[in-house]
Amino acid sequence: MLWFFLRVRPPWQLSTSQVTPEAVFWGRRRLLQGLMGASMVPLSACHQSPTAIKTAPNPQPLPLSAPRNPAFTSVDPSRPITNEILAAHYNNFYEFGRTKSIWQAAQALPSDPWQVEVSGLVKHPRTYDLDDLYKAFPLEERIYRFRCVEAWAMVVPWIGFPMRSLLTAVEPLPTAKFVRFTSFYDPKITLGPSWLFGEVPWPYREGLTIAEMANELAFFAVGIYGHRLPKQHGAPLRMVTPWKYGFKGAKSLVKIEFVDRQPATFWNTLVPEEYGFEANVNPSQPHPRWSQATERLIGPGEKFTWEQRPTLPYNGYGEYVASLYR
Ligand SMILES: Nc1nc2c(c(=O)[nH]1)N[C@H]1C(S)=C(S)[C@@H](COP(=O)(O)O)O[C@H]1N2
Ligand SMILES: [Mo]
Repeated sequence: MLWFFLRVRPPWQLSTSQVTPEAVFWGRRRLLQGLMGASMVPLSACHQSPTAIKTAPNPQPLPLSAPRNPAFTSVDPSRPITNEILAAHYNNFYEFGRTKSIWQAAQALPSDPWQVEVSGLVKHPRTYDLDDLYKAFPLEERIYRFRCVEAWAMVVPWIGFPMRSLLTAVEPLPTAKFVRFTSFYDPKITLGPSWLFGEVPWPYREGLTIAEMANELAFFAVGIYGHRLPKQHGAPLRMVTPWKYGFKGAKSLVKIEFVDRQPATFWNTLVPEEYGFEANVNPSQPHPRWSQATERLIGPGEKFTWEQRPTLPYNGYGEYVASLYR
């Protein structure tokens, strides 16, 4: 495990008897100072200053192993796998706050037991609990590049199963043209903002065309870095579509519905002037407020640093997906 080599354990592995809240606080503060040095954090301009952590550190997610799919290994030596601790402490999960430092708040997510409803225009609608998911779909590991619309990037080893396997299991009807994904939302638990650039259209929703969902790359993750998904990464089940910006990857899914019309999404409703439903990573289509020509790759190494890199069309996955958009 990565933790072993680094000789440092993730904060959520330390029991309260082993670590004072101050130690967690200072560890987190160092990380935040690294982040503050970063130039642009567009969607979360106002970083809260770190406050003392009141709750107990996270329990560590259960280990999870799966064979690595050789088609999706990290073949680009200039983009090594991002340090796990950095990835786990720099998140977007607006249900738990508008900064990148929501990992602690996200521990309030009740991710086990869990149910995800698969319904709508399908032959075999079904509600899966976690054991059903693990039994129904053989897991594999895939190393994927990840690109947020805010122009930061990382490389992540996901564990999960292809979305295609779910299509095979539930058999969409010919009338199904789109899929709508809905994230967990409970205003007593998800205390994120009710106003962002406007009234926030909770719950978080995303969508794909059936053809996008059937693409070889489209993936459901249940794990990351050799264990189940930590809550801040969207436990217990999230979407991963590496040729699209990170916002497509809805976390903590409770519902997957097959529909005949293009569904409204969270971001398309909140900021319709930004990217459209089928938007893909594209260096030549700037955001209204910044260029997408380059990106800031997190790392390499254990310290929070950035490396400027060119943005690749479809995030480097054109051979898989370009034909979808001709
Ligand atoms: N439910 C939900 N899913 C979400 C988000 C969110 O705010 N809520 N943010 C998205 C964005 S903008 C990004 S970049 C990724 C971040 O995933 P990570 O924190 O696991 O790296 O989650 C995506 N999925
Ligand atoms: Mo993002």
